[in-house]
Amino acid sequence: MDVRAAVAFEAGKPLSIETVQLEGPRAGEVLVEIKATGVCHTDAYTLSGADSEGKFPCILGHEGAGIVVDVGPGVTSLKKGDHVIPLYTPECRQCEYCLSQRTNLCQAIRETQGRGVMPDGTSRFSLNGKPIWHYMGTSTFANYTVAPEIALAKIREDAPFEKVCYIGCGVTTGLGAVIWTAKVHPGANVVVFGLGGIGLNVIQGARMVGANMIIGVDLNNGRREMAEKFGMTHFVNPKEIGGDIVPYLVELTKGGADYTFECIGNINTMRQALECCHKGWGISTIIGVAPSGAEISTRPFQLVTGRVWKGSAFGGARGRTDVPKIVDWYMDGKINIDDLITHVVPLEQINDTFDLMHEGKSIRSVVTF
Ligand code: NAD
Ligand code: DAO
Ligand code: ZN
Repeated sequence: MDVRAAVAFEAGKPLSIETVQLEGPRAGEVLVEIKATGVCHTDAYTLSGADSEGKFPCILGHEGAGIVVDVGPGVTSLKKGDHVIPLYTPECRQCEYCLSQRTNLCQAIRETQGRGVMPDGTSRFSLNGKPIWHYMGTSTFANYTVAPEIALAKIREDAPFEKVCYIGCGVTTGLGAVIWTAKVHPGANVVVFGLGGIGLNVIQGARMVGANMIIGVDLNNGRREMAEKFGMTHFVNPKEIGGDIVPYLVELTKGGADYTFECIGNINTMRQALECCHKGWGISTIIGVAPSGAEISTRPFQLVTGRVWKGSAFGGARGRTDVPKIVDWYMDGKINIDDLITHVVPLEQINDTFDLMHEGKSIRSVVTF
């Protein structure tokens, strides 16, 4: 079938709106009509060429929501008409990783997903007979996509696509890092580095679990108002404190933070986030994705004296199990998504959303089809 897609032909170039061909679902696969997709910093990162797994030409996008149109042979958990959120972190419930119950990093289709192909090693997308590669197993910058059954979370049918698509990445990543990765306890002091689409959801998660101080750190003063609305109690702009931010934050938290989160992707702020943790127990969780090949550093004594460095992918969420629950939280008014979606545009304007992101003018832009 013909589908409308924003194609990334090469790194560093704007996306091109094209009509491309999409083959129907093969065994274990599902054809989904994408109704809405968010545009995340990670799409921009891959488009920039900094992602070692970035493979061009491809169809980016990993924060979508839509409706099942057709299922391939052997698909049992989904049927035509079901509402779904594609998962770049699938959940097969059968691999060693899923069965361990100690990680959300299902490995069932990891190798092919990283190569931009479906589990059988081929792409469903093409243009003029040449393959266009999938991205993160989701490729939501198209009005139809094909995804493996294990990479689709079935969600309730009354949830608005243009809002809950954000649960496909940013919302779950931020809330989940607080709840499932760091396991922030009530009364804890929390520092969040980076108040973008991820960091604001970390703030929202910290408020949900009853944190005490929720300190936000950002170079952009324009992020302050929104962060306060989501639960931030103190704002720090590193350019305005006149000195090293680590002792400043240790002093503010009277000894260091119980939990910190790096939501930027910068190795310097990763170090600061670790070192402003409380001696003996502070836990720092890295969420930001640093440039390919970059390395983090600190003095080992920081760890010897009890600070812990962790990382979180997709908030530690098990997609098919946890994403429908987060949709319920939204529908029950327990979390705010609406205020974070600052721009809604048609596919033809998708390149504008990257400009808004780079200029710090948007939190989340959503493309509707
Ligand atoms: P964003 O661009 O919306 O937000 C980043 C924020 O950091 C901005 O507000 C910016 O002003 C601020 N910032 C930049 N440099 C800073 C500095 N030196 N000091 C303080 N603040 C600074 O990005 P986002 O969509 O929120 O994504 C954040 C990071 O999370 C990215 O690296 C993204 O790739 C990553 N990410 C990780 C996962 C995961 O599962 N681990 C999932 C999605 C996104
Ligand atoms: O190696 O098993 C694995 C999974 C690697 C992918 C983890 C993705 C999380 C970070 C990327 C940001 C996604 C938007
Ligand atoms: Zn698995």
